[in-house]
Amino acid sequence: MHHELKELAEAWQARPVEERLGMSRRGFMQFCATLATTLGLPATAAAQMQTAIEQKRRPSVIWLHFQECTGCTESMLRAEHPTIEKLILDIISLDYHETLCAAAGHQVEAARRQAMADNKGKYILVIEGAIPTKEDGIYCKVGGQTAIEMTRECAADAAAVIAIGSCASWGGMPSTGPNPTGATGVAEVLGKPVVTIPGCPPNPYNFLATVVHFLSFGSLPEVDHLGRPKFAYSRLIHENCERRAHFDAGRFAMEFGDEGHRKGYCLYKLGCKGPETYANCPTIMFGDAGAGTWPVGCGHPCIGCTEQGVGFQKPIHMLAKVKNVEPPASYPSVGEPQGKGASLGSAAVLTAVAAAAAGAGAMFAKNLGKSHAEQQAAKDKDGKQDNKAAGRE
Ligand code: FSX
Ligand code: SF4
Ligand code: F3S
Repeated sequence: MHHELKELAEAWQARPVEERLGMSRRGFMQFCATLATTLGLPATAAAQMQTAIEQKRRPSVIWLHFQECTGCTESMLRAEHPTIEKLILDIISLDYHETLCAAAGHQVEAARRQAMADNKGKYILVIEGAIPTKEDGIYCKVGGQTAIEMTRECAADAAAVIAIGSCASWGGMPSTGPNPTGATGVAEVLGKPVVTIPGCPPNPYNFLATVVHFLSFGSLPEVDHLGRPKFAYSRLIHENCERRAHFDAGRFAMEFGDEGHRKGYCLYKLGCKGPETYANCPTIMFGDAGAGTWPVGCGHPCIGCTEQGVGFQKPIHMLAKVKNVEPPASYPSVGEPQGKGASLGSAAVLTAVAAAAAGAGAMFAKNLGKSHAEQQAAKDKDGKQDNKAAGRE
């Protein structure tokens, strides 16, 4: 059985990438370029990613679930272009995932151990959810093992460990006071740093970009002191927020539904934690649905879900600590010194170019959505014609 599945997978892998991902060649190249932009890498990196996705053996992924709401997986399922099914079949080989596995019980635990043995030292371990540590971890068990035991067993032979979501990163929501189960993050349990992709839920593109980086360059992207990839978590939300001009001009929504709120003013006084939260939500957004699809864009203050000590710790409507009162780098400087080589002004231009590139990513997603809609309409039309030909209408 295992052997037959392997053969099927290999036959599928031998097909052209366009067919496997269900997108045009042009769409595939745009997808790689968008990932390279997300990672802050040059165009040459997009070419390397193309080759890696087309030709390299898919990395085996073991995905564990502990204390959480499955929102991380849910948000992955909603990452369009390519959809998760294409990702599962193509970019990664998802060998164990409790939500998505067809098998169950001892059968699936045996499949996990088999995949780990077959890919010893090469698989990626992804952990979603916090790990309870009180009473020897009895508050979360899978297949008779505690989350602590399972984490240690699966991490022992992994090439890389990724903690996805705020729960796995530091404990997140389950660790909120009084934290009755002693919920904590993966790094704490393993006693060594791991890559963390916080967010509740995290942005699926940040996960995808991290995995494609690993596949293309054989290493994980550069991370900060909390294990967060720098490409995604080095800027405050407040630095790139579309409402920032209102903050600078002192125009605030004071209540939900008031005139300022309806006019799109800054949400700082409703408790927005953008000024003390590091994440790329305003530039990358969620769900490929176009402009405004992120918490602040929809009119809700950021709750700081990616930031340990802010999300699930500070009351939602408490005023944030403003970490950086300087205007964003994309604003032109008012007093530019002259003749001193690279200036703040040129940095601002470069930032604007980078921002335009990120915007291009959003446009790409939107256009792809459009082309998908067109393809669907054409398919529906063909279907109707077939029905007519077959005399079903
Ligand atoms: Fe839920 Fe994930 Fe939040 Fe946690 O995301 S969206 S509770 S970060 O582990 O499933
Ligand atoms: Fe945007 Fe919030 Fe900053 Fe206001 S406080 S500019 S809404 S991030
Ligand atoms: Fe979370 Fe704030 Fe982004 S609530 S999703 S970090 S805008």
